Order: sequence, then C-alpha cells, then structure tokens
Amino acid sequence: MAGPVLRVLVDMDGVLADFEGGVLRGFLASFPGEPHLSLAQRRGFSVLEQYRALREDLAVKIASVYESQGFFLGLDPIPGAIEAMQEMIQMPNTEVFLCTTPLRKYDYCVQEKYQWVEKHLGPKFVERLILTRDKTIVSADLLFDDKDTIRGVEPNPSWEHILFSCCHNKHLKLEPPRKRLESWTDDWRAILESKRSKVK
Ligand code: UMP
Ligand code: MG
Repeated sequence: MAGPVLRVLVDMDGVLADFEGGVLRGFLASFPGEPHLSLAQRRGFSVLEQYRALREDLAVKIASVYESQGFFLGLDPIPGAIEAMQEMIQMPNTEVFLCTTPLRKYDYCVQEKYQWVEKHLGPKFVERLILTRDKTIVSADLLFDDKDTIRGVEPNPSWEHILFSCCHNKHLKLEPPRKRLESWTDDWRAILESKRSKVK
C-alpha cells in the first residue's frame, strides 16, 4: 500500500567513502618524512586546518593528496555502506539520494565521485547523485552526514541531520534531540522507521 514517502539523503565522504583513511594513506605515501596525524588524533571536520595547525606548510601538502588524480575514485567503501545502500534503495516508500560536496578545485573530484558511485553502487545510484556546495537547499526528511555543523543559505533545512560517526567527530557530545549513527552496523533502519512515523 502506498504510504507517505520518506526521502533520505546520504553523504559520501566519511559516510560511504573512507575519505579520512584515504587522506592518511596518501599523505604517508607522498610525504613519508613529515609529521602526520593518526585517525585517533583527528579532530574537527577540516583535515586541512588540523594539518595547518600542526605546521603551516603541511596544509598545501595534505590538500595536494586529496586534490590529486585518482584520489576520490580510489577511496575504500566504509564498512557496511554498500550493503546498507542496496537495502535502503529497495525499501518501499523510500527515496534515497546521495548528497555530496565537491572540492572547489573540482578537476578530478567531480568525475571521480560519479565513477566511484557507478563502480561501488551501480548505475541506479548515479541517477541519484546530487553534488552541491550547499546541502541546506536540498529538501528531504533525513540527511546522514559526518560533518558536525552543516550550514548554507537556508537557515531551517527540511531534513533532520543524523551525525554519522567518523574519527573527527566521535568526541563531540551532541545536544538533544540530535542523533548519531555510529556505523552502518548501527540501527539505521530504526532511524528511518522512527522518522517515517512522523512524516505526513
Ligand atoms: N574537504 C576539504 N577539506 C577538508 C576536508 C574535506 O576540502 O579538510 C572536502 C572533501 C570533499 C568534501 O570534497 O569536503 C566532503 O564534504 P562532505 O560532502 O562529506 O560534507
Ligand atoms: Mg562527509
């Protein structure tokens, strides 16, 4: 029976694709003699700013890692993410979209995000990929995202932000009623069903 439709946005970096693991791996490979931050030492969304704080000139080095050709396409999937997406997309009365911010330096990033989705999730998800520098103007019921604070031109986004746990945000204490999803083995289905019961 057709009921109300739940629209879900899922971020890519830090939620489906292991951006942090890829940055660290790339940095160690390209700059083996330089100081680095382990994933346990990561704090704050911006890896760029944390490396800048470690040493000013490390900022351009870390940026060169994620701006390089092949970086985004080479990211590993986050454990359980692919299975969760394949299950979510076939749930009745559920619309799933991927919603990701491309780099300002978009040369390889934009194309490789599409390629990553096709490679790991298949063509039906390529149809559902939204690239935007402003997620607040995209309308949905839920947004799974590892960025702790998501801002844009819309002060009251339609979606409820579920913070996806990642090395850089796991130390943050969320004010109620904000919710987390610890990983894709955590109960994401319960979050969808709870929201569905409130959506008219
Ligand atoms: N990003 C940076 N600098 C950082 C960390 C991330 O530019 O220090 C970029 C990489 C991706 C984008 O393009 O942010 C991911 O944003 P989300 O869509 O996952 O919020
Ligand atoms: Mg992210």
